Order: sequence, then C-alpha cells, then structure tokens
Amino acid sequence: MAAEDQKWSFVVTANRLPVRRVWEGDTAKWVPSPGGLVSALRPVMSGNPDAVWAGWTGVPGPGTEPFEVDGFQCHPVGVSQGELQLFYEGFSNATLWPLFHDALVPPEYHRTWWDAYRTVNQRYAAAVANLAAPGATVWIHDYHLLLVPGLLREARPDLRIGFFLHIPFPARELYIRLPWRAEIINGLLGADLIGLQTPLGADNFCRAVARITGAKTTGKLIQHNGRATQVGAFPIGIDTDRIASLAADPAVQARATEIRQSLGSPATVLLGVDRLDYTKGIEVRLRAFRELLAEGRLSVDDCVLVQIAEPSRSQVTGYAEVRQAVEQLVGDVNGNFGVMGSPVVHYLHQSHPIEELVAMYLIADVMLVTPLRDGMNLVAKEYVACRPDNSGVLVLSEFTGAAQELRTAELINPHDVEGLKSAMEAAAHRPQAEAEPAMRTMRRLVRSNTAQRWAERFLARLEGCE
Ligand code: GDG
Repeated sequence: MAAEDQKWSFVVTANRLPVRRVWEGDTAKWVPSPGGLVSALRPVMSGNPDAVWAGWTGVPGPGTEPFEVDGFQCHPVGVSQGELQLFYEGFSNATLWPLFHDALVPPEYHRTWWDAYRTVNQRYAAAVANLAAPGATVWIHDYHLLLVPGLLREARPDLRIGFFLHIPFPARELYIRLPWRAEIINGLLGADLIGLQTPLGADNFCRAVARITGAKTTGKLIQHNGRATQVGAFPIGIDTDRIASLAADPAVQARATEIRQSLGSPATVLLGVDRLDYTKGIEVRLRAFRELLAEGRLSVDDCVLVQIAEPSRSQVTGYAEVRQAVEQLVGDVNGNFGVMGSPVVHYLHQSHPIEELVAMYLIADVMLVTPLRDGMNLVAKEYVACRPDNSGVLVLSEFTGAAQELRTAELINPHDVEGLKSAMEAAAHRPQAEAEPAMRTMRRLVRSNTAQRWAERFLARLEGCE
C-alpha cells in the first residue's frame, strides 16, 4: 500500500513531531527528541505498525514525505514561515501561553493571529482525519491544537478522541477574557476525554464550560450537543528509569565531580534548571539569594548558585525582558558578592545534553524550582530521580502541578520573598539525616508515576469512554 493511503488505528498529534534535525557536516539527519512525551509514548508507538505521529518537523515550509525515526512513524504537517509568526509565536505563545499562566505578562489578542491559528488547526485536523482508520484512537496534545478535537469530530464522528493539556487551565475569570473563548471550548468538547495536569485544572475547565456553553456537568462528565466528554486529572511523569540510569552512569558521576571541583568544591550547591521563561520564577530566586547574601544568612565562602537557563522563544513578547532582568540580577549579585576568579552565581544561557543536566542534579544540594505558575514541572521530578541516597532538598513552588504530588518538598509561595528566603536558608543548612525522609517519600512517587504509566492511564481511560 502506498504510504499516503495507509490508515492507522492509533494517531498522535502534537505541534512538533517527536524528532529534531541534527547536522553531521553537510548532512542533516533526524534523531528522536529528548523529553517526557516521546519517552511516554515510545512503548505504545515505537515499532507499532498501527501507530503514526502527525506534526511539524520544526523546519518552516510545506509538509514533506512521511518518514520513520527510531521506530516512530512520522507524518509531517507543513507550517509556513508566516504561520510560524502568527500561529506559533503569536496566538500560541503570546495569547494562550500567558493567558493560561495567570496573565503573568499581558496576553495579546489579534484577529490575524486567531485566523492563522484556526487555519493551522484545520490543517492538523485534516491530516489526522486522513490518517485515521475507521474507529481509530487519536490523542491530541497541548495548547497549540485546541480546535483539533472539534474539527476532527465533525469530519470523523467514528473516532475515539483524547486531548491532553500540558499547561495549566486558568481560572474562569481569566479564561473568559479570550475573545474566542466559545470557539475554543467548543473545539475541546469534540474530545471524548480531556486530560489536565491537576484536579484544579480540571475544575477550572469544567467551570469555564458551564459558564460559556451552559452545558450540564455532573462531576467530571460534560453533556453537550448530544455528546459526553469526560474530564480528568492525569499528572504527567518522567522516564524515571532513563534518568536514574544516567545518574548511576560512572561517566556522568565523574563529570559531576569535575563540575563540583570547577565550582571551587563549595559546601552547598544550589541549582536552577529552566527554559528561560517568565513563568519559571528565575528572578524571584535570584532576588531571594541576593538578600540572603546581603544579610549574611548565606555566605559566598560556602555557597554557589548555578542557574541553567535554556534559550527559549526569543522572538516572543516578554522573553527578551525576562532575559535582561535575569542577566542584570546575575551581574548585580556577582558584582557585589563575587570574588576574583569565583563568581557566586554561575549562569549559563545555553542548551545542555541531558547527561550534563543529570551531572548537575547530582551535585545540587538544594534544587530551586520556583515558578509563578507551571502545568507540572518535570525538572523537580528529574532531580528527585537523581537522588538514590535520599540526599538533597527540593524547594518547590506551590504553583506547580508537581507540588500537588511532591507534598514533602520544601513548598514555597514564590510571591512571598521572606518565606522563600527562609526556605532556601533552611534547605542550605539542613543536615542530610533530616532531609532523607522527605526525599524518600518523593522518590517513591516519582518511581511509581512515570511518563509511561501516565500514558497507560490516559489511554486506558480513553478506551473506556462510551
Ligand atoms: C511543559 C509545561 C510540563 C531543560 N533545559 C534543558 C533541557 N531541559 C528539559 C528538562 C525537562 C524539560 O526540559 C522541561 O520540562 P518542564 O516540565 O520543566 O517545563 P516546560 O518546558 O515548560 O514543559 C510543564 C511539561 O510541558 C510536560 O507536560 O511539566 O508544566 O510547561 O525535561 O530536563 N533538556 C536539555 N537541555 C537543556 O538545556 N536536553
């Protein structure tokens, strides 16, 4: 059968395909993307002759021929350079992303962005409609594709459709600011099952649905237009085995020792690892650190802060500003407290291989995860997976999805700078024996709710939908 005529009984779609392009000299090749979603779906997709993934390659232009990488069947959907600006940088990342993260920067509403968003969502829905076998199961991911469930339901009423939102669903009072609030709710209600990261996200969604459509909701079941949609919390996990085996790898451990030495073998290493995003609360932790040094509650003689800030969305409103603010703070702390040859904050605005991140997790006595809002936050879970001796303290914002599960972390409110300072100070001075029970509890959780388990739970519930 020609590839374009082939039909699949399991179709996944997300903005991006599970691959990225790397160059070897002049030759480009595709390799699997790192990250939780790809690992979560590997067991159900890789090598499965009935499963296909539809999405964008990351290279602007028309869709190209289907291809296979690491057992994943990939079906490219084209996104042009212009659409990238309007659909991706615009509506997805400058309207939906800030609105769904508590409007931490003002969301922008532009009709041209919305038009492009609708057009691109129609293209994804058409691609999936064309790939899906009769009665197939489709799993749609994230805020770039909120209209796809409804568009697909119209074209293919026979399909079983699941949708998972990786970011928070905001409070109803915020959501209803969106000029296209009804179109988006109706788009989502095309799904049989809608998964959110937390019970709060699920509640917020149901409340928005009730207000906008007047639909009847009984618990987490929504009846609308003669159809039923189930809503549930499915907290995502990490590929715990992979992270734990990297943490046990002698080469990674040797690298960890080397990094600690290069930092001057301080008694306490505090670490932050984030995409450089205004939601992640990087400035908040730097300000708290600066005050702790100024007040003599932490000392440059025994403390070092390492902040990895992976470059992200530099073309989108708000990102250049957060970079500038972070870099100014780093400069300020180092200018005031550093000594010749040993800065007190080590700031790297670079992308790192996962091995390098794991080496950093291994040397971090205190992990700082201080977002103002975050759907889950996988970094918190990765850190926990890298602490087999139960050492280390996780300082974790209450406004992350992870805080709903990792209840024994040092939970903080990132808006309360005094509270954050006290938590950081206590974490830096906590004896290992005292820190162990909390870490042990968190490790049990991270081991049991893995990314693979998350996918199984979601798909089992989807299969059970009437
Ligand atoms: C969204 C939601 C939700 C970081 N720097 C580098 C790098 N990373 C990896 C980390 C981690 C991942 O990126 C970041 O995941 P997060 O969950 O922390 O955050 P988002 O990117 O905002 O993800 C979030 C997630 O979706 C899943 O549903 O948890 O709430 O916002 O895995 O290790 N990876 C590499 N180099 C880096 O420099 N290779």
